[in-house]
Amino acid sequence: MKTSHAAALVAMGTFGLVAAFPDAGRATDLLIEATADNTWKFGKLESGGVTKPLMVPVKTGDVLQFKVLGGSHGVQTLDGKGSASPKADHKYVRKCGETAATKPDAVLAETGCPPGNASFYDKVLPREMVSLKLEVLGSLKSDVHFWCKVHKKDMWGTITPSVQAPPPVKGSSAPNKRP
Ligand SMILES: [Cu+2]
Repeated sequence: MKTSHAAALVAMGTFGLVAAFPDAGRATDLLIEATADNTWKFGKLESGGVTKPLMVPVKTGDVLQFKVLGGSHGVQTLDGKGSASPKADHKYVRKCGETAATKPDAVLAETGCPPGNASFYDKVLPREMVSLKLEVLGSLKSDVHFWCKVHKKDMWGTITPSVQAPPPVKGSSAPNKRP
């Protein structure tokens, strides 16, 4: 009796752990570094001037973590590609202290906000630390372009939602192919 009771408890405990930590779509911290060469780096990827933006694939819940290694850099989102003479467009970012009501078009939300809600977005960032943190919201459905507040088109990138397509509808073209 005692043994089977213990086994049941272990089984319940295991089930509880699995339920608490589903592995599907786990959010990730993504480190994006700004260098003294005026480039963005993301893992092995690196931007290189106006013709070579940094591409950052993301999924809902990921947190972009910006860190300046050297030089003066900051982050602004844009109304178009960095190579297409865009303007800064801040509607995409819900900064510390802002709400969904004041930023209905936000696709990124600043996190790790300090008491007082001072924001790192659209600011020249401090060096050698993760400062600006932007969480990817479920509302990100298409590319959002950004550039460095200081170096602009020479230092830009694109945040792109990973394909999270629904299961394909089999035979969706069937009506036209029916004999
Ligand atoms: Cu810069």
